Amino acid sequence: MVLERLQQMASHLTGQVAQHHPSDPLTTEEIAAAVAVVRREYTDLFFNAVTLWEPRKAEMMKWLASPATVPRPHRVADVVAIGRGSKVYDGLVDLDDGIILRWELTEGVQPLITMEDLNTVESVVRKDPKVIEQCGHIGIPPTDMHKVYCDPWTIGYDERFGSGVRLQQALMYYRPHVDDCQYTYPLDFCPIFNADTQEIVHIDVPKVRRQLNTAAPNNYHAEAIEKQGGFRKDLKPINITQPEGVSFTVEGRTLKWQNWNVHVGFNYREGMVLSNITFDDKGTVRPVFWRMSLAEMVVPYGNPERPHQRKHAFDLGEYGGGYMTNSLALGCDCKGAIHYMDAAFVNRAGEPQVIKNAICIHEEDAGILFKHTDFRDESCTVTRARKLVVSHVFTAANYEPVFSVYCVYWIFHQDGTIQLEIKLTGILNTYSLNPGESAAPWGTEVYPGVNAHNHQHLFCLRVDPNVDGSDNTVFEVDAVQGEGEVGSEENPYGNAFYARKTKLATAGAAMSDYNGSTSRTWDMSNTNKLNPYSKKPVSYRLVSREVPSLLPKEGSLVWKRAGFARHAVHVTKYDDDQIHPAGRHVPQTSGEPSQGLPAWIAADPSASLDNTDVVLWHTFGLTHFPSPEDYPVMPAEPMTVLFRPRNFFTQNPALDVPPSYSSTPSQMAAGKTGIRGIVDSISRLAFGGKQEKGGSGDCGGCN
Ligand SMILES: *[C@@H]1O[C@H](CO)[C@@H](O)[C@H](O)[C@H]1NC(C)=O
Ligand SMILES: *[C@@H]1O[C@H](CO)[C@@H](O)[C@H](O)[C@H]1NC(C)=O
Ligand SMILES: *[C@@H]1O[C@H](CO)[C@@H](O)[C@H](O)[C@H]1NC(C)=O
Ligand SMILES: [Cu+2]
Repeated sequence: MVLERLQQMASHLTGQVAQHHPSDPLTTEEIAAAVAVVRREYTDLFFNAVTLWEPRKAEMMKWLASPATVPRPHRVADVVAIGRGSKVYDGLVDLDDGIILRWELTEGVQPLITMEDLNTVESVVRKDPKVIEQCGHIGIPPTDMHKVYCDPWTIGYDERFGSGVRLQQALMYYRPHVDDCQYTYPLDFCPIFNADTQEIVHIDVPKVRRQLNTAAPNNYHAEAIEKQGGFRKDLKPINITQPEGVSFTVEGRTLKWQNWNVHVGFNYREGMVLSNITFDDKGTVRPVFWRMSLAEMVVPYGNPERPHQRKHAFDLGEYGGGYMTNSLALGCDCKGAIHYMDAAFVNRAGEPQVIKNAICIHEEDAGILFKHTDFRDESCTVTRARKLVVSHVFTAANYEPVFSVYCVYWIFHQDGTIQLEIKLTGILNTYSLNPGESAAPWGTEVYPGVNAHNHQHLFCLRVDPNVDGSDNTVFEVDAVQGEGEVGSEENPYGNAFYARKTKLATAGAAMSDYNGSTSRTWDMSNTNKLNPYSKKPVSYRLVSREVPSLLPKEGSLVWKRAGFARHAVHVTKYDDDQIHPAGRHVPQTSGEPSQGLPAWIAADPSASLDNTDVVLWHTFGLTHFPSPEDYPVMPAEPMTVLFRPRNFFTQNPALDVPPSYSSTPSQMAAGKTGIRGIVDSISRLAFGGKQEKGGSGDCGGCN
């Protein structure tokens, strides 16, 4: 009966799939259908992931070129399931045909940890006699075990336990009161949890014990702030209004705004995936990027004492940026006129789950786009900019209270620029400190008895450029001095400098570090097409200035596991299967050999990257030396990466954005007023008073 119903579901779906864009994430119906197909043959499993297996690029391109004659790529689900004894299965399910295409037992790997995996650890920890004993040593009586909390992390890698058994490390805390921030009360020991047997298999106890912190709670919730004297009272509302509605349209998951066209995907791992990004250049639709996503990240901590070397979370590969995504609230997370998209995932039991409002899309005013004033007669042009923001927020892990919150904003600008902004907020990971003990140099005492360790947040961006076609070449661009000393023939005054371009010609050689002193950037160029004016290849330039080096040393655990973080830029030849730069299954990898990028490059280091379909991997981020201002919750710190058109257009591509005001010398001479574009009837003088007609008051001029 049940099987029949499930088969009906799968076949019912066959009729439906034709409507989905091939890059659309799997719907709840599709997730259910994929699970049903798997369950037909395998019953004793739980599900770790069911996600879109993206169409192979070649197949997709063939279909796009001739949709009438070439069959549409099938909808395929990529399935990760776990069986008894930590057995991991990787499978593919064809949803159009309702069949399993591939089903493999994958040995020696652990798929990412889900919220459901995490939720059981705390209750086990509280009941474990060995944990209760350790609590006793640092001043927590057995009657207080309900006040003990833990944040389970993947174990990272611990050579004593290897990769065969699914393990988590429990970072331990205490809450005097249920509303207190537990990070003020870190415990000094670290239990290790076996997810398969659901028991504590080991506890790492430091040589020097640290007693439970006795400092008063340090909280950020409203009740605590009221007690500290309350909130500021001098803030007046700011209303964002778009009286005539928004300027973007959404069809399915394709977004159109100001010449941009982009498909917005989503998966459990990377979160947002932007694909098929094109720019309409005065009637010519020009491809810019085929696919862009945050593909991985690692947060290595810098305290050398065991077991802190294990603290280096791969938030995407070990937890899933999509799985940890927040449901966003109107007016809090995004302000203005908002369009939301939901996200669908599978749960452990194989049921589809929906996170409402996972992606937020909205426009913002973006200050001045361009301006010029002629000092002779004050004729001028000023045009205001607008930006379109596509965002999601993920919390690692999705806890109350939380730690490490990443707000990811993909921002489209009217001048052809794409910007990725990431804001970092949340709560520091903390460790205990004895009275009189120094946190230096590996950490900072951010509050009495609270040690916040130094760490880095390193993000890896996967960029598949499509700059006027898929055959692209990547160049490293450095600002360098001209040859020759002062007085020489070629540089007589010593003032010469230029942009030196170095082709990243083969995969083995395409590893590039950041250099601030040469303002290093990277161009993704189509060398088959030159700009008619500059005679330089049409390009998009990666401009990224927050690019710390990986601080864990060569040969260290993090260096081995997070190969992508060894260089700011790697370039590889396109391969459909190369999506995850630290490997498909990241938890408990030893890094021997390194998975993902280093392995792909080593497999064919002489692969030519010249004028072919390439992928650029960019690692950026920040090194975080905590300070008291980051505690008990850290104000958001932004980081930005820009993709700027260079030699791509023949002039400023935003000249046709309606100006706020524009006048010419002849209009000024004739005493005429200039032209006004979008009239702003809301702006007014802060403290009232009369607005001068045609003066500074109502944008009748530029100054
Ligand atoms: C601004 O928004 C508030 C509600 O948040 C509303 O009460 C008020 O009328 C709005 N003001 C204007 C000028 O629209
Ligand atoms: C990509 O976008 C262009 C328009 O910008 C459209 O013609 C084309 O069909 C899109 N391809 C896919 C796969 O969505
Ligand atoms: C950065 O560039 C400067 C100037 O060319 C050079 O002296 C320096 O060695 C470079 N640094 C690195 C890390 O490559
Ligand atoms: Cu940090």
